[in-house]
Amino acid sequence: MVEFKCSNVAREMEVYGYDSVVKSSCRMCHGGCGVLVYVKDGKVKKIVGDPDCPINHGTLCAKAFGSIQLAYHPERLTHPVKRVGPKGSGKWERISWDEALDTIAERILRYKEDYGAESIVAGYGTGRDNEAAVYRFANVLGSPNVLTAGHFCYGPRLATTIITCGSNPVVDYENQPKCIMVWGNNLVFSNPDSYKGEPFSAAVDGGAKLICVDPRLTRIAARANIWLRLRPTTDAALALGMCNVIIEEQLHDKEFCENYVHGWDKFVDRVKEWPLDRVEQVTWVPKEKIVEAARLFATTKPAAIQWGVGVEIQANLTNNDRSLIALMGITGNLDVPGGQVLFQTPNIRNVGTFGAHGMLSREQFAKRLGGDEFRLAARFSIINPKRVWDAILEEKPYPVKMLFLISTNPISTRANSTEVYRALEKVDFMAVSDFFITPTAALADIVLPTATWLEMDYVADFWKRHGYLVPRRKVIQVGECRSDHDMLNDLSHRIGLGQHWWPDFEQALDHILEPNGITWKQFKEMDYVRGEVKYHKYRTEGFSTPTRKLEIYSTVLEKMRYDPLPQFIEAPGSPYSAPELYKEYPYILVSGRRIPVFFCSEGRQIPVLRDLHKDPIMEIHPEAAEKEGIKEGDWVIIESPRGKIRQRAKLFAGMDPRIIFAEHGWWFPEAKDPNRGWQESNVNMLTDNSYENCDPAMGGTAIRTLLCRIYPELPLGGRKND
Ligand SMILES: Nc1nc2c(c(=O)[nH]1)N[C@H]1C(S)=C(S)[C@@H](COP(=O)(O)OP(=O)(O)OC[C@H]3O[C@@H](n4cnc5c(=O)[nH]c(N)nc54)[C@H](O)[C@@H]3O)O[C@H]1N2
Ligand SMILES: Nc1nc2c(c(=O)[nH]1)N[C@H]1C(S)=C(S)[C@@H](COP(=O)(O)OP(=O)(O)OC[C@H]3O[C@@H](n4cnc5c(=O)[nH]c(N)nc54)[C@H](O)[C@@H]3O)O[C@H]1N2
Ligand code: SF4
Ligand SMILES: [Mo]
Repeated sequence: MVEFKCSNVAREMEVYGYDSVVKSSCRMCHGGCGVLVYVKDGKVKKIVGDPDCPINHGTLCAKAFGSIQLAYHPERLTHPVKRVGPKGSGKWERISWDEALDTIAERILRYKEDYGAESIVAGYGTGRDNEAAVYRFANVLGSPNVLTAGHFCYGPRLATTIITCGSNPVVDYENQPKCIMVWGNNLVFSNPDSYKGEPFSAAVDGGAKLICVDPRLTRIAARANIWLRLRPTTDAALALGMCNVIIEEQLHDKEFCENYVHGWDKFVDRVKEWPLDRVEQVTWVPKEKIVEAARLFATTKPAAIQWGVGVEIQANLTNNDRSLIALMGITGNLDVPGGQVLFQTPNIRNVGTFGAHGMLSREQFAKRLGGDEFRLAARFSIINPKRVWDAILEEKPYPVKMLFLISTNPISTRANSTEVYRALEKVDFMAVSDFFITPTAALADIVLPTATWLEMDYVADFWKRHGYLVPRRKVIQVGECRSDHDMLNDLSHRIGLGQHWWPDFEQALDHILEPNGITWKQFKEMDYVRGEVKYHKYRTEGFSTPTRKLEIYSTVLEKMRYDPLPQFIEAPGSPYSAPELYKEYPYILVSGRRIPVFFCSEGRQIPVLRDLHKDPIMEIHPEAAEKEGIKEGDWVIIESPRGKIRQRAKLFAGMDPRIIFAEHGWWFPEAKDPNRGWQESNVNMLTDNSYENCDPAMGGTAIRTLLCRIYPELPLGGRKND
């Protein structure tokens, strides 16, 4: 039985008359925090952190409280709808689930027959736990094209770590690292992927030394022993420079490097290309600071790198990630307690197996969009979004006729929103599953009402690397909403592929858990399942790579005809690679630092969250603000060669005056137009999705950084809430 060990739940139930309290797992972000959900009269009344959960230890963020207003939001879709006017007209009509799924099934069968399964692109957004089911759906259908954020977010971390050291190494907070180098990550706001901010903060409170590599003075940077304020997109140069210091000063782990690194000598030659004068010139970080940080990191054991999306979403992301893995490895911090661990996931059918990647035929695999160009991405079932837009708009290399977008809002979150809009406007048929009519859903033919985390049973966190699995338990039912996995299970029967699915999804949960010897009903009664915790596995088993060593020199990349060693490549569209453009657009814009109360483009309609963050904010250094005539709170126009948007100025001295920061994901649910102000403050109106602006191996669009100009908006251009 699920027990409430250290809280006064029983007394609260009695005093306040709650009907039940359900232990579950929040998923308002990448998810994972254990929660207690209090229910009265069939409705969720309160959500608190579960002190017994090993992931968050009772802590929660504001978004968890927003879940209640999300679930019962008056504008939420609670039944399927079909569009009855032109695209974007905002005219919808209620339909039954049968009509919705039969219509989608009929289209799928028709396009598969006429254009091949590859003409149907499924898509999902970041970390919503439905990834395995969406991949299974596409693979069983025979479509190699699943559109995700994986080309520039987390996918690169998985791909580069799998080819370099066998798995994604995560920080072992349970064994108190003595030094943490936070690199392009702000986990106290973002709680991303396998991490929560709480164990990190506890480790720093416990005395861990802290290095922060970030162009912006984050809270973490403010607490750090050393803050390396690098020029955005120069991470690989900085990491190689640090490796240079460590190797020259003989601070590396010699036994490890000699025995467990593939291509050590070649790597040493590579880092010699990065003397500190050169590194300082490229990164804008004073060389004394680089030396100080390299020494601290290499001499404090155990140490770990807490890395995030700041090093990805760059045109050099494969090299960035791999240079950080090299830093972890050469300092002897891989697979050690308190360092960077390669945990085993619990013994279950994992995302890959459940995702049925093995069912995609070679013939269909070969048709993956962009597979010939972004070869590392293709191997990990990841595609570049522009390939999809091109296939819709120009029908090259073949036509894409249908999009099935399940938990993603690409108009707000993918580069060059104008082009994304054109593609979504043109595509023959689009079905979307979401909570609301987002700017993306506004262009759909059918929108399906999805369930929130409060409305589903699921094996939560089974895509993560921290080694825990927790049950997400269904608490309520709202309208006719259904979880994506339940919906896909049903739809698969309607397209004649039911033999690869289950009569209902509970049996799929049993299937996932079967290798562990438990059923969903049994798991539901447990707190969590944990994988085996084992260190130094490479000493007996080697790393899970072709050479069984840490492949700093990657044989996989070599075979794919990429540089096998990490290297710094100057970003396209930077002051140095595009000096002429820089004259006209004299600021480096960095977009997308995380807003604590919103998750990507979600949450703007949730009052308890929007009250905490009303407007889109751009940050500008006071010196730059003075130069441009911008005052605190002004609406500012930010312009790139692709478009203009407006965000509100906040003066902030914690960065180089040549840089500005802007927020991403903004649209206005309160706007009257049916497309909900998708252009107004959407930073991706400015971003560049050209193939030159992508990582050559992963196809990751460098969506975060670009050159821009800024000026105050004329007073008459203001919104009505000014
Ligand atoms: N300029 C710039 N752009 C960026 C970034 C940046 O830093 N700068 N960051 C990028 C990154 S890292 C990422 S991962 C992407 C994220 O991009 P996306 O994953 O596309 O994120 P969202 O825009 O939040 O879209 C998610 C949509 O799914 C809905 N949703 C939430 N949960 C569920 C669910 O369980 N089922 C269904 N069916 N729908 C659900 C939400 O209401 C929302 O409309 O954005 C990227 N865009
Ligand atoms: N509240 C909230 N939580 C979220 C999200 C959200 O939108 N809101 N989004 C989720 C998603 S999809 C993701 S991927 C994660 C991301 O979570 P994080 O990895 O924490 O991402 P960010 O906060 O966008 O960026 C991290 C840091 O990178 C810095 N940075 C920017 N450019 C560079 C650079 O070139 N080099 C280096 N070294 N640093 C740079 C930024 O200043 C920022 O402090 O968060 C997830 N969690
Ligand atoms: S960090 Fe994420 S999982 Fe944890 S409470 Fe906040 S939204 Fe929920
Ligand atoms: Mo992301």
